[in-house]
This record gives sequence, C-alpha cells and structure tokens, in this order.
Amino acid sequence: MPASLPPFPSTSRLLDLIRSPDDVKGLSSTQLPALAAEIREELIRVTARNGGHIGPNLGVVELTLALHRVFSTPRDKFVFDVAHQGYVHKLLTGRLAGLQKVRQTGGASGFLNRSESPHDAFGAGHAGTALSAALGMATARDLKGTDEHVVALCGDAAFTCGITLEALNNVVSSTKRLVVVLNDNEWSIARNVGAIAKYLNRLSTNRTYNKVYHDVEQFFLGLPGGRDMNRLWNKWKRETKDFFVESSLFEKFGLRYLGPIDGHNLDELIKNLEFARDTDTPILLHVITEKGRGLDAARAHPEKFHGLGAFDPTTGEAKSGPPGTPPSYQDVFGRELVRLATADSRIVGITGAMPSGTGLNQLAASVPRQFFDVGIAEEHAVVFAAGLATQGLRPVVAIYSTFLQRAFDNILHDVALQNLPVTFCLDRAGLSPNDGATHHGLFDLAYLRCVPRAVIMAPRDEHQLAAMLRTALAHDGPAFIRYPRGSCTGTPPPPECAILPLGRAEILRPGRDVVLWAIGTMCADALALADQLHTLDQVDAGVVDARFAKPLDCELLLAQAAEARLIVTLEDGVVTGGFGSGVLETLSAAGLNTPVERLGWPDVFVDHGSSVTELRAAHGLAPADLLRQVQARLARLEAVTA
Ligand SMILES: Cc1ncc(C[n+]2csc(CCOP(=O)(O)OP(=O)(O)O)c2C)c(N)n1
Repeated sequence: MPASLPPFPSTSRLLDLIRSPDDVKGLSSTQLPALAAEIREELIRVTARNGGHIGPNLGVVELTLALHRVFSTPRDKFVFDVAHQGYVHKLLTGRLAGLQKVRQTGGASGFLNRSESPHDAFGAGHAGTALSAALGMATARDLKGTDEHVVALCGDAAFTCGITLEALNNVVSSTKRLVVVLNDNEWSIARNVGAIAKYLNRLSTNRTYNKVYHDVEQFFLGLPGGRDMNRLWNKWKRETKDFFVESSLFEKFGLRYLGPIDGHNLDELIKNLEFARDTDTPILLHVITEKGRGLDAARAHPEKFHGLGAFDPTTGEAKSGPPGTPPSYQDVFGRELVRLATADSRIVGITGAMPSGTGLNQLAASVPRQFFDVGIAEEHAVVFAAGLATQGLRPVVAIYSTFLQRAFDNILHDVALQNLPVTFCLDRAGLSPNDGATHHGLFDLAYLRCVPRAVIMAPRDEHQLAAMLRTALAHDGPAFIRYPRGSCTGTPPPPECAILPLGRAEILRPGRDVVLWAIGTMCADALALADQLHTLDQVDAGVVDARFAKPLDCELLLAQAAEARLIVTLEDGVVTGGFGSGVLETLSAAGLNTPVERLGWPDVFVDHGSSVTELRAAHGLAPADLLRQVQARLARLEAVTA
C-alpha cells in the first residue's frame, strides 16, 4: 500500500470511469488488475476516514470484479450474505460518490439495500439469509419462466448459520439453476468455528481431491465441446459416487462442487464463473480469499479489521477516544463475568461469533473451559444455554440486541416456558448509528416484555451493569440485561455491588408534579430534562430510574401517578410496545387515568447516520425536542383544565 493515497477524484483513474457494470465489461483483461488496485486504494481511503468493513471488502475485490464481468445486474441477481462485503459492488454499480460518506448521514449504507440501488437485489445486515433469498429468487424465476441468473455470495461463516443449512437442504428440490459462491477466508469476525469450518479447511487443502478433480476438470474444459464433456464427467462421477475421492458435502446436498478456486486470480475466477453460469444444475464455487488483502495491518489482524472505526491508513492504527475515556460497557461486562465465572464454575459464557464485540473474549482468555463460541447460530446459542441450565449450570448468553431477535421462539419456548435460569446480555441495545436499520437494538424491550417470567433490566451506568449481572445470576429464571454500545458514564463506584431487589425502581430526584420514569441510559436525559423543567417552567419534576422494564415497580408508579399531573417515560427503544407501554398498561389496569407522555423511538425503521446525536435530532429525540414535547403536553393539559 502506498504511504500517501491519491486525492479524490484522480482524473487518471479507471475507477472514475466506471459508472455501471457495463463499463467493467468494457475494460480489457489487462486493465482489470489495475482497476482492482485502484479499488483497494479507494476502499482503504474511505474506510480509514469513515470506518467500516475494510477486511471483508479487501478480500472480495477480484471476486466482485469477476462477478460483474460474467453476470449482468440488475437483470441477474446477486445476493450477498450479511452484505458487509458489498462496497466493491457499490463502486462498480455507480456509487463511488455515495461511498465517500459510507455509513455517514447522507452517504451510502454499509450494507446492501434495495432502496439504494436496483443492483442490490436483497437487503441484509444479519447473517445467513443469502442462500434462502437467492433460492426464493431462482424459484420465482423458474415459476415465471424467465432466464436470469441468481448468485448467492456466502462467507464461510454463513455455513455456521442454521438458515443457510436449511436452505442448502432445499436447493435441489426448489430449482435446477443457482450459483452459490462460497467466499472462504477462514474467518468469521473471529476465526471461524465448528465442524464445517474444519471441513472447509480440509476441502481446500486436500491435495488428492483437488488434484484429481482439478486436472480432470481442466482437461475437459480445455477440449472443444469441453463443457458437454465436463457434464458427462460430472454425471459419471456422481454415478460412481465416491470412486476417486469422497464427494464433497455440497455434492451430498445435490449441488455441483467446483473448487477450490484462487479468489485473487481474475482469469481463474472468470473462467469458473462462466462455467457456473452455463451449468444447468445448482453449483457451488468454493473460492479462497484472503481477508484484508492489500493492507498489511488488516492481513495481520483480521479480527480487528473485520470492521472498525476510523483508522490511520498508513500505520493501520485505529483512532481512539480522548485520554480518560471510560471503559466500554462491553469491557465492564467481560471483566465482571470473568470475576463471577472464576468464583463459580457453574457460570458459562456463550457468544454467537462475537467474542470481542461482546467482551466475552476476556472470558475466553481467562477461563476458556467456561467459554463457548457457537458461530453465527443465535437460535442454537439460546437452546444450548437452556440445555446447560437444565443441568445446573448458569449460562450467560451475550448477543447483540438486534441478533437476538432471531432467537425469539427459543427465548419463549425453550427458556421462559421451562423457567430456566439463563442470563441474556443484550449488547448494542439502542442505536448502532453507522450500521443503521439492520443493527439498531431498538426492539428488545418490546419483544421481550410480552414473554411471561422475563425479568428485564437496563443499567444507567457501569456499576448498575455489574449489579444487574449479579442480580440475573442470582435469579432462578430467565433474566435479560440490555446495555448500549460504547463508553460507560465514568460514574464513581458505589461502596458495594449489591444484588438488586427484583422489580424495585430507584428515585433519582424527588418531585411530584411531573414524574419522569426512565430506563437505562435515558436516566441521564431524564435528569437533564427535569432540571430544565424546573429551571425554565418551575415544574416540580421528579426522576425515577425504573431499572426493571419487567417487573415494573407498580407500587411506586401507582403511588406517584395518583398525585402527578403527568408521567413521562423515556426509553432508548421503540415506543410501540416498549417500556412506556408497560407504564400505560399498569396505570390502565389500576383504573388511573394520569396522562402518560412516552418518549422513545417512533414506529419506523431508523436509517444509518453519522452519530447518535444526529439520528436523535432527525427523529425528534434531541434533548431540546424532548423538552418541547413535554412542555407541549403540559400546555395541552393546562388548556383542558383551564
Ligand atoms: C445473525 C447475525 N449474527 C452476527 C452477525 C455479526 N457478523 C457480521 S459479519 C460476521 C462474520 C461473517 O463472516 P463471513 O460470512 O465468513 O464473511 P467474511 O466477513 O469473513 O467475509 C458476523 C458474525 C450478523 N451480521 N448477523
């Protein structure tokens, strides 16, 4: 990588001439490697500034170029798994300008999005959906009698997902024509885990298999009419089953297997993709790529460079916060769990492929026997935890709020219904601003509140997180703790880390006229709001930290509501069915008609943006908006009583 990167736009770049995939097709084969090099420079330049999924994208430069050389989107459909590796596709489909502000307000999304471009056949952000969606598209094509190609691009970690395996099981019964590209770089975010990862590794390094396969393949492909001969060879091979070497797992599912293919060799990629395009049977191309290719730091640290914030493009150093920034909630959680698990061998930690993101890497390093990374398998993680809990263990499942959505039935059917003591730590609750709608953790309060027996907590600072972890582990049933991404408050620690009485709120500021009931990090907003109401409007405003969204402290709530003019609820989640709804339900059930003003995220999908502050402002949740909303409600109430 050059020490200093060219300014944008550089007039002599091929990349600036690429407005659509047709332009890629118009390049000579000698220009393609030059374009690949320019794309890498551009990827490094924009992600160094904006942050983003640099490692995965650097790995698929040649693969994406080859795909656009061989297929024609938007007529042909590319379905990217997770779609975090779609930046190159964006560059080749007219989004060079949008990529300058990728993941920022007004810039391109960090994932693929059907509303962003007709070249994005399917939106994603969560893993494991590509094969199912592609199979749906291929089947629709067959039913409609059209002839476009459908290509699913799946990472090796996608095959740790149940959905991918469910789709694999259905391929041959659904369609005769589907191209699956397995982009194998041996990494999930951390190193890929499980039996399939080991199997893929064996497959890509099994010399006998590859040699026999490759040589015969190339021999037939090189003959005039070689494609037909190759079909015969495949048919014969299928029929003689495992005569030479054991057929691959994918062949057992009825897909034709081609590979391993060097994912950085454009000629080899193009030749194999053309073959796949013209094959009349579902086919899987096993493509070997290197994550982070072209940036030494990313190659050396694939986990860190999977996705990160702004970094120095020359040294690869991530830009860190100002000195004295408090630790993150993830760090505090990881540290507390190590403390607890070291003292109690019944405590085990489970992650779905996010050891560093959740902070469970600390447990993996300190008490590895009590740590499990199950891959991108959230449903399995939850049922696995349920099984462990039946045997007297105390599992702690750490999954981002957004990814736990996938395991709702397992929470309900496997854990809560059997009243099993599983602790759920929902990281990234609230906004994940740069990632956007697929990653915001705004729904958990709503989707968990309806689960019988669920104890749902949210800490307002790091010390409460530690106390809640102890509370959850002491509770004999399912317990959920939600906390946000990023830095804690830096609040001085209390004298002791006590277990909280279940369903007991805490009064943070006395006040009887208007009472603000907040949960989690919104307590800070509530305190500031109460101060303003007091100072500006002489309102006697109190603040309560609910601590528990369920069970709610009904006793305190009803006592306060009986006297207050207005109850205001504040939550970092959707208001529809959330914490404030619980407050409303409680008052309604008790026959109290004290007005309730609910402050939280509206009933829409929130896009990506540069920061939490910007997104809050865009959705009427900036501190000034909250104040205006409460003042307006109070004014309306006064107008009614006047
Ligand atoms: C359901 C779900 N769980 C976890 C994640 C977080 N996640 C994003 S990308 C990724 C790893 C993807 O690995 P792979 O598919 O092999 O692609 P690579 O990044 O290696 O190219 C994970 C775990 C997610 N997006 N969705």
